[in-house]
Amino acid sequence: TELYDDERTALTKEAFKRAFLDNLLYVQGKFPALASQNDYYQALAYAVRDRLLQRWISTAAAYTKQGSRTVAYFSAEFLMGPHLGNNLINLGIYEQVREAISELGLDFDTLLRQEDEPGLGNGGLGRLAACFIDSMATLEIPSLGYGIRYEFGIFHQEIVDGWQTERTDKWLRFGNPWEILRPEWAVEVKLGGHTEQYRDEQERLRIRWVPGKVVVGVPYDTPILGFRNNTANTLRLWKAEAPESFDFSTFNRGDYGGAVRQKVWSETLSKVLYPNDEQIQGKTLRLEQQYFFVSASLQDMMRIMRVQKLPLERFHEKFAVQLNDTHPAIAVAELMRLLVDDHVMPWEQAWDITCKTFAYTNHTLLPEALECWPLELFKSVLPRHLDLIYEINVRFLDEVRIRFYGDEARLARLSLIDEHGERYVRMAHLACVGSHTINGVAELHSELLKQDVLRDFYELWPHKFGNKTNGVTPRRWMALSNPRLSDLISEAIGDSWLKNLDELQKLEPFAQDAAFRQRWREIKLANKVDFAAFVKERNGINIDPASLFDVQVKRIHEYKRQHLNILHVIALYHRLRSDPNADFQPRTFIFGGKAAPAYHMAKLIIKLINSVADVVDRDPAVKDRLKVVFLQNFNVSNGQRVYPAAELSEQISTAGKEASGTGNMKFSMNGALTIGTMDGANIEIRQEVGAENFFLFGLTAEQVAQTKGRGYRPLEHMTAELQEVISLINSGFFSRGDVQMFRALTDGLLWHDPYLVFADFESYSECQLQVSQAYRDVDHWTRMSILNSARSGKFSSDRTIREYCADIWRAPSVPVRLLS
Ligand code: 26V
Repeated sequence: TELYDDERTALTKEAFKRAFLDNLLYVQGKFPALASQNDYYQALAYAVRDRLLQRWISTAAAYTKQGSRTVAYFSAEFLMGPHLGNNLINLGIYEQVREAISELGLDFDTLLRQEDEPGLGNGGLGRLAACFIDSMATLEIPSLGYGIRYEFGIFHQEIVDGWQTERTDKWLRFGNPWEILRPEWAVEVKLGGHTEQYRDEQERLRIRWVPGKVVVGVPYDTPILGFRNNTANTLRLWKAEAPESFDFSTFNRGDYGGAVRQKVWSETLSKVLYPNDEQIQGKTLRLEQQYFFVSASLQDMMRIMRVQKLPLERFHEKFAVQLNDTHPAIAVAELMRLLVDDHVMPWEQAWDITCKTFAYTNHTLLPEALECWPLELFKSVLPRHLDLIYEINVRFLDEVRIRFYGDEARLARLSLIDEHGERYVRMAHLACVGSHTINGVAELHSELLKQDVLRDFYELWPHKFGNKTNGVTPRRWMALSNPRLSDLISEAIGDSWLKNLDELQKLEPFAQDAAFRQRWREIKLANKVDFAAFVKERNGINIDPASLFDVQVKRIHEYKRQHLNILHVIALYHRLRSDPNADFQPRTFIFGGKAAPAYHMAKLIIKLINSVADVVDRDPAVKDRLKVVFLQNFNVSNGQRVYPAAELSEQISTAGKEASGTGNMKFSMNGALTIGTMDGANIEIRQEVGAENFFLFGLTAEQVAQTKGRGYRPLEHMTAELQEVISLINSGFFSRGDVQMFRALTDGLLWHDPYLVFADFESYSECQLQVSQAYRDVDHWTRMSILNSARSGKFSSDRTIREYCADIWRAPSVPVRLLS
């Protein structure tokens, strides 16, 4: 009892102040007179951390005692965002701590903003992993998130002269109070080298992997709190280090340089996150990263089984492993290697355990994002795994041969090895063969997987396939980022909606209440005013909170069609210039998002957006009616500011290309209406909120496929207005007379347009007119806004995780009692 006395972990305001001031002195080593805002942030973070650790220890005790079934979520990315505010929300002490801090004469929001967010992900896939571990902790599911502790996360984006430039993300510069190093659980991971045969003591012929190099994986643990419960699960991220034995031996031979090179090489493994989502590059280091964290994690799980005295034969009973896309799919071969080579288990038994352990989530339909590794590269990094994959493939194809008698073409299509031309290992195929369940992330996406990308696997094993529509955590994306709206909702319907988002339904009657609508509008306006101040500070431009805030924030990609949006903005500009007295609903178009550094077209789209923003801002003829803003460095923190202020959410991908989208859900919960295509989760959002509360446009996935099948010619969709827009760009109007600057973009659209921008342009334009008209009926718009929020319950990641638990993991919840 003494260990956890009130002084140390009490949640009262007084205990908090005391802890905060103690930490300033004993952790940061500063007097208030010398302390920086960052010192104050650190002192506060450590005070919160003490409260976390008590829950963490209690959770570990409960799980160990019960020997609980545990979900291991394998993901190369966890896009967590800042921890401090979220932990305070989940502990239920946000307001108290805010008061304590301001009573000490400090500005709480300034302290929150000191935290360099851990940006250990690119976009949707990494953020989904973060929402999922939040929901698993809230639902009291024993779970571990396993990934990589990148020293540099997603690059910091700066706009210089309208162009994206990248700077490294030094998020660990001031230390990280949320992680705890666990050196005693470090593991070795082998790489490269070759395999050889040998005879064991019983004279059996066996295979041994002689690695070319060895790295050590050191785990760093971050506690993940549940919302208002005692659960603190673990996010375990691996850092790569040099094995001591290695550099010492070189050092003793006097080769200091060699020792240093070995150390430097080892550490590059977890140095940097690859920033190219939806585009694979086939880099050795990337494969090494994937194998590194997967091997370390599986070894760690085997250690846990040893500690709990469970035999490895029960691995699949103890653990359910979810593969977040194919990035960790090498786990299928690695578990086989650990069981067959290291633990001398018969192949059949090992394979049975493996298939009962893994489930695979696919996150993209884009062919260029499906991971395939050139065979030679694969062999040079993982020679033993290549042999194991051949063996898995031989046995798999034997099964197919019997099922589909004489169908040679099907064998080639299903094989784990692509043999057309240069040979590749197909990671999606490895994931499918080694998993008991395969899912997509929205209804349409899961259907398209069955009909298209994974069709042959579906025909082979229809029972393996299912859908798990994505969701987002309402704790971060409502309670934390939109406190005004959350307070109003809680005042109206109580606060249990944060744990059971379906309860938002109770808001529906309030849509008919004029006084409530008035307050709803005032809150949106206040959020817009805050956001305008932020834009002023960042971009130096004034935006009018009375204008319609129309937002597209997400990675920049042609399939997401930011260019469709900006072409329409140019069309509006052209209309205003041609008819200065036109009746026009003032709008602010807000863009944000990063382009992969080598994705030239995406960078050109950013440049075009900024160029249009510039011209529009300087043109007095459209002043106060049209504004364009490109928000630099869109990330979790900036997202938390923008979603609450948005009124229109742009979800305009070419139908059939966006697997789900999750930003669309964050907007809708926060009362923004959507203009969108029949793509990804848009379809389900529209289904939930009602067609009358959603602005739909564009071709359906089926029509897109038909149009392409017939041979799509963009010029057939050219209208007079579109012609004006393209001419204006090509005339150099937005590029100070440079007629070449945007040629790659306009020529691409005129002659190829793979994402059917022209085909959807008129429909989009027309739909935007309807948006403007609807916005003018203030009460009608507010009603629609309330209904969007009220009907967004389905899109809580708690619902998603309940479905994973019931249908895939069979993992019961384990409540935690706080040890005192
Ligand atoms: C691919 C690669 C290739 C190698 C370099 C690093 C890297 C990183 C990510 C990816 C694939 C990204 C796939 C992805 O983010 N998909 C998104 O997943 C979201 C969550 O399911 C979903 O909402 C989005 O629609 C989907 O685009």
